[in-house]
Order: sequence, then structure tokens, then C-alpha cells
Amino acid sequence: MGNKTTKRNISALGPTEFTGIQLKEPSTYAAGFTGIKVALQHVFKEMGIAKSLRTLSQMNQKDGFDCPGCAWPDPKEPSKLGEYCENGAKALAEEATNKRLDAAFFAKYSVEELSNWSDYQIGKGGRLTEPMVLKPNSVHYEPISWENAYAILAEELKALNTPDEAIFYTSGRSSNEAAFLYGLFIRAFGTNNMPDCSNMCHESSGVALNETLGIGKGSVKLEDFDSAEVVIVIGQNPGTNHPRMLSALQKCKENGGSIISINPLEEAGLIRFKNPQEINGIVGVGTSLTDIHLQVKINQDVALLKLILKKLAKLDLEDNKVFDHNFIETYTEGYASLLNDLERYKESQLLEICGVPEDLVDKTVAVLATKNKIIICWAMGLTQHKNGVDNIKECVNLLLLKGSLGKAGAGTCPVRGHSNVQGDRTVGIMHHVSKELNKNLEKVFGFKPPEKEGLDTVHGIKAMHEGKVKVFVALGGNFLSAASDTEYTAESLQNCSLTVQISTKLNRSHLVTGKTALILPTLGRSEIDKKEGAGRFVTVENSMGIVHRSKGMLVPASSNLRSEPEIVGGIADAYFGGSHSVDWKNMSTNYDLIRKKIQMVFKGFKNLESKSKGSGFYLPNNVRDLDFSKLPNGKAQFSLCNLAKHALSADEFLLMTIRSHDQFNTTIYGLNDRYRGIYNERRVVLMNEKDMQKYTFKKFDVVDLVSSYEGKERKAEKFMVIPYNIPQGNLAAYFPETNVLVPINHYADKSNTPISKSIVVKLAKRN
Ligand SMILES: Nc1nc2c(c(=O)[nH]1)N[C@H]1C(S)=C(S)[C@@H](COP(=O)(O)OP(=O)(O)OC[C@H]3O[C@@H](n4cnc5c(=O)[nH]c(N)nc54)[C@H](O)[C@@H]3O)O[C@H]1N2
Ligand SMILES: Nc1nc2c(c(=O)[nH]1)N[C@H]1C(S)=C(S)[C@@H](COP(=O)(O)OP(=O)(O)OC[C@H]3O[C@@H](n4cnc5c(=O)[nH]c(N)nc54)[C@H](O)[C@@H]3O)O[C@H]1N2
Ligand SMILES: [Mo]
Repeated sequence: MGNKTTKRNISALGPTEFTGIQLKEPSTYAAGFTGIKVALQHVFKEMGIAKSLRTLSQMNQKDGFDCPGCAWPDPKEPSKLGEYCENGAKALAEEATNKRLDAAFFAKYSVEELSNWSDYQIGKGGRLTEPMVLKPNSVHYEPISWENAYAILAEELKALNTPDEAIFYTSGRSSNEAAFLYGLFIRAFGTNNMPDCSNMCHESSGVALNETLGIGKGSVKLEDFDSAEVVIVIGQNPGTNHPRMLSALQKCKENGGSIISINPLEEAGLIRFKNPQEINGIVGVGTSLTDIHLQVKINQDVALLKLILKKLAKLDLEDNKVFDHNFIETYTEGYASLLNDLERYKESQLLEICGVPEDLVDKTVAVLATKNKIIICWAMGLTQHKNGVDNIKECVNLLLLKGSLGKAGAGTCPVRGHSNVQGDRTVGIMHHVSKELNKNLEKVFGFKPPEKEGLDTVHGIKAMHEGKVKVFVALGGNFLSAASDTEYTAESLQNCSLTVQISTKLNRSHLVTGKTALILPTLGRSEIDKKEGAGRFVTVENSMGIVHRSKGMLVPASSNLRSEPEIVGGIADAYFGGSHSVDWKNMSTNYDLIRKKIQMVFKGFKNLESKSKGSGFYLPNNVRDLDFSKLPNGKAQFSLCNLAKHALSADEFLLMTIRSHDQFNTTIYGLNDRYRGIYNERRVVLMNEKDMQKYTFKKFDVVDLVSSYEGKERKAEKFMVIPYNIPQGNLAAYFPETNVLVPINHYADKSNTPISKSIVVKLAKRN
């Protein structure tokens, strides 16, 4: 069993038993017929056949609902066959399951018992159906009315010494309407303590892009993939995490483009794609995707990129045609110092650090030298390192040198995680203070928002640990398991007097709680949200800045669920008791009114009402317009980035914590990682065969992973060693099981994102 951490005898980590591993060769393609088969198995099992087929046909369609999975955009004309992927289907199955967790379930199982279930078991229980309360000293949740639940929260909030003793977390599935209202209430209440899942995700991208290009979002549109000459996919595994992106990569290839992947692993989804929408994808060989795979060592992307930049600069000296000098002169600042800085590094040194064979680097340089429509896509492989911000700035350097911004077929593409994580930020979920936003809110709503910077995820956890925060509220997500340093975070949550989860499904954050805990069950994306007989819709923003509608179609999991805006409004109304300049009750039921206010507060949302129909509308994006007026001297900025430093001793490895093919973050859909050939087991650690020989490990040897920072040892127990094609000195294992190893005090410079992809560990063999 995992460690016990509390007064209630709760396990923050869950069981460590093995589930029966089977290994096969890693797959050399993604999707295809097996993808369809597995998708349907998942949905049929959870939802039954008729409901599954009816629902899947509405997913990502113009009048339908937005997939609750990732944030990849829909094509202009969604396929009539169904616009969804294997993992979108799994996300739907998880939400629209026919199984239910009712009061009888909670009467039968105590939180102590449930905490010894695996995340997989907990998630498979079914949907939450009614508000529940866990009273002080009790180990069973019991039913409570909505009004009494709101009253408990309102009382606790009123009892605080200052509003900064409360924290309000947001995960990225909430609609724009819910997130806007939530942010409004939090500010009206008086704090900016708004950590969100972005803090653990693309925060490094936001910081890097804001500083270099003046907007924290990507610049490409979906159609840019049709005309891109080169797409670089770096630190991202689209086959599993953004499967619909593979169709965009396929188009790029069909139109003559090249794909370069930079990843310590050779991910199946980047090798070959068998498009399930095409005959060739079902019975044929599909489309080969990656032209060059650069198997970089973990966290040595800056070294590799610098090497590429140096080699390109050398070629440019010969004919002045490799870089876009006109672009550099017109739009950028810092070119000369970038070139000077590159002089500091030796090619041989960079080559050795990044671990990539020189012939492949040269091949890459040859491709890039002659092309100027380049897209760079990235995700967590770049952001979750100490130098996450610099990783991304080095990518921006390359795009600036090549003039690959603000034109068709070129640009930045941070591939977002949750389906509306970008929208939540856009409408105000942010722990930083924006003077402009505060001014607009004051004008529209007649109250003065707080001006003190709020806490992000890492600092929120620390504040709870230090007893400076007493109330924790989460709009979605699974804070305990998603955040770093699981046992420390567990202590933090248990330090609170009240923890509140607004959720669709049970997870470990409902079990590791404050003295009192509330579960407020909410509608999912796929469900009908009705008011006085009429169905309501919400809006979301995808990874490319398009805002569009989403309208559920399924009968809700229980008649006692409330929509997220209604819950937020209910809390606000209970807290203010009618004495506030905002009409919370009316706002929370009338989404048109919320949208009207969003339009008044934020630029770019004009006509949100009419235009969010159909395929939606683009929000403004200064990079697309090559407008850098907000940046120093009105120019896009080159950056000088440092190499990552890891001084490892002989028996230390660098561990990246990644997703299997059968999970959505902390939600475990199943126990297989099909593309990597690992079946029925999650407690595995992937290791290079040469390292196995060197350290005398055999396949299936059982080890503990141990990290040690500032003298404190953290241990993830019982993992099986698996030989895998991964650079020497590097390891990979799945999160959330390995989050216990990530030290709370180690996070990216500037963005504070935990270092989930470069944890220094040792392996201790178990007998
Ligand atoms: N099905 C499914 N879809 C999802 C999710 C999910 O869990 N399941 N999660 C969603 C969310 S919130 C997010 S943020 C995204 C995450 O999407 P990804 O970022 O693709 O997810 P990870 O599994 O964290 O994979 C990171 C990839 O980066 C590589 N990598 C790790 N370290 C390095 C490095 O130092 N350098 C380089 N070049 N590569 C590295 C890994 O080998 C892996 O291929 O997906 C979203 N979509
Ligand atoms: N070690 C390590 N840690 C990581 C990462 C990593 O790569 N490595 N990745 C990080 C990343 S990128 C992210 S984004 C975070 C994710 O962190 P979170 O967003 O906090 O976690 P999720 O697992 O996505 O949250 C799942 C829960 O959300 C609830 N939920 C689902 N749909 C809805 C809905 O529509 N409304 C509401 N109210 N609730 C809903 C369900 O109860 C479900 O159990 O984890 C981070 N943690
Ligand atoms: Mo994420």
C-alpha cells in the first residue's frame, strides 16, 4: 500500500500492486482499424451501443458539443462520418458512462477505503449524482442539499481573516461562461488566488510567447498545415494526446511538406498515420509522417536547437539567403546579439550534449536552409523543465530567423491540453493582476477588483502547507494528483478547514480533504443544460483561438446536477446574500447575459452572440498581423537562452513523467499503452538496454524510484524495469503515479511550472 498521510487514515498515493504486465513490440503507426475498434469498445462498454452511436455523431459537429478531450480545432467542414478520434471517444465514454455513484455508494465505502483503490478503479465508479458533505471527524460522505452546501462554503469564506486565505483552482474543461463568472466572483470576493491547470501545463509557453511575440498564444491556423513546408513537432506526442492533429500532419505531407520530430522517444503517432476516415487508412499502409527523427536527450533541446541555429548561420554567411534578412530588419530586435551569443558555443560540445547523430542534424539543417514556411508544434516535453521558458524562446528564435511568422504555412503552435484551457485564461482565470482587466471589470460591474498578485499552483500549495490558506475550492480537475510532490500536497489540502470540489467524477482530490469537504456535482459537456424547458449552449475556445458554441445532447447523469455557472452563481449569492452590485442569480442562469458582459469586458468578443454559431470566430492575434507594437521598440524579440544544466552522478538518471495512451491526465481510461507495446500495467519505468546492462537490471526487475532534493528523499515504490528505445541516462514513467517524486520547490524559471519532465532519480532494486 502507498503511504498513509493523515488523521483520517487516507492514502494519498493508492495501491502499488502490479496488474499483470504484457509486452509487445511498440506500434509503428497510429489509429487505423484498431483505433476504431478500441474507441468503440470503450464507449459501448460505458454507454451501450445506441447511445454511443447517437452521441458520437454529434461530437465536434456545428450544432453539437465540443469534445471533452483535447483542444485541437475542428476542420471547417467536419466529417459526416464523425469528427472524433479514439481518445476523444474514450473521454466521452468516461463522462457519459451509464454508471452512477449515489448516496448508497458513499454510505457503503468510507473515504479511507476508497483511498486504497487505484485511480483507475475510482474513476470507473461512475458519475457523481448529488451534493455530498464529509463532516469533520467523519469518514463517510453523506448527502446534503445544494442550499446547505452553499451555506457551509459561504460561512467558511466569511470566517476568514482576509480573502487571501482562500484559493480557487480551475481545470481546463469549464466553458467560457462558467470561467468568466467564477473569476468575477473570486475578484468580487476579494482575491486573485486563482491557480489553474495552466500553471502545470503551458504556462512556460505563455511567458515565452508574451515576452518574445507579445501574445501568450500560438499564431497558426489549422489551414496553415496545408501549406507548411516544414512542421517541427518537438516535445509532443500527438498520436496519443492530440490524435486529430495527425490529419493536419497528413495534409502537410500530401502537399509536399516535411515533418521533423524531436523527442527522446520515437512515438508511433509520429511515424505513420492510418487515417480511419480513409480506405487507405483502414486497409492500406496509411501515410508516413516523420521524415527526420532527432532523438534528443531529455531537456537538451536548447543544445540541439543552438546547434541547428549555428549551422544555419554558417550557411547564411555564404549567400545571405538562409535567414529572412528583410523580416529580421523590419520586425525584430536582438539579431546581432543572438549571433554573437551563438559564438560562445562549440558545435562539438552541443552535439555531445544533445546526443543526436550529426548526420541527422545536418539533414535537418539542409531541409530548413531552403524553406521559409515553418510551423513549430510543442507541448509538455518543452514546458515542464526548469528552463521551460528558454526551450520555447529558442524555438521562437528559429522562426524569427526564418521569417516564419505572420504568413500562411508558418508560425507558433503550442498544442494546448484541456478542451477549454485557453478560453478560461482568455476570460480572466489568472493569478496575475491585469490593470486593464481590473479597470474594465470595475466599469462594467461597479466593484473594485483586488490589486494584489494571487497565488499560482505551486505557491498555493505552499501557502496551504504553511496554514496561510484555509479554504480550497476547485472548479474541476484533480488538484492532488495533478500537482507535484503528492504527499506534501496531500498535507496541504488536509491543512484546510474546507475543501470543495465541483466535479463530474470522483477522484483522489475528493478523498484527501480538509476537515470538512463538499462535492458539488455538475453537468458534463455532452449533457443537455436546460432552463425552463429550453436547452442552453456555452462557448469554448480551441487551441487556435477560435471561439465557438457547444451544446450538449444527452439526458444528464442525474436530475440533481447543476450547471457550472449555476453552481458559481449559487455560491456567490449565498456569500453576498443579495447585497452586491452584481445580480448573481440572474447572471448564473442567463448565459446570454454572461456573454453580453464578456463582450463588454474583453476586446475581440464583439458579436459573441451571433458569431459563435457554426464554425465560430477568431479572436485577435497580433502575431498574425505582424503587429509587435506592445513589445520593446515595437519589435519581436530574439532571446539569449542558456543550456540546461544537469550535473548527475554516475547512478542518477533524468526521468520524464508522461501520459500513456489510456489516460487523460489523472483519469485512467484503461491499463494499456498500445502504441508503446505496454499492456495491463502502469507501474513501469522505461530504460535503455545499455543502461540495463550497465547497472545489471533485467527485464521486469522491480525497483523503487527515489528522488533526492535538498536532502529530502521522495520515493515512488514498485516499478518494473522495461527495456525501451530511450537515450541512455534517461527514463520515462507515467504520471500521476510518479508525481510523488517531483519536489515542490523545483519549477520552471518565470512560469513556475513543476519540473515534471526532468526529475533526477536513482533506482533502488527491491528484493
Ligand atoms: N488522450 C489524452 N489526450 C490529452 C491528454 C491526456 O492525458 N490524454 N492531456 C491533455 C493535456 S492537459 C495536455 S497538456 C496535452 C499533453 O500532451 P503531450 O505534451 O504530448 O503529453 P506528454 O505525455 O506529457 O508528452 C510529452 C512528450 O514529450 C516528450 N518529451 C519529454 N521530455 C522531453 C524533452 O526534454 N524534450 C523533447 N523534445 N521531448 C520531450 C515525451 O517523450 C512525449 O512524447 O495533451 C492533452 N490531451
Ligand atoms: N508529473 C506530471 N504531472 C502533471 C503533468 C505531467 O505531464 N506530469 N501534466 C500536468 C498538466 S499538463 C495538467 S493540464 C494537469 C491536469 O490537472 P487537472 O486539470 O487538475 O486534472 P484532470 O486529471 O484533467 O482532472 C480530471 C477531473 O476533472 C473533473 N472533470 C472532468 N470534466 C469536468 C467538467 O466538465 N466540469 C468539472 N467541473 N469537472 C470536470 C473530473 O472530476 C475528473 O476527475 O496535470 C499536470 N500534472
Ligand atoms: Mo495540460
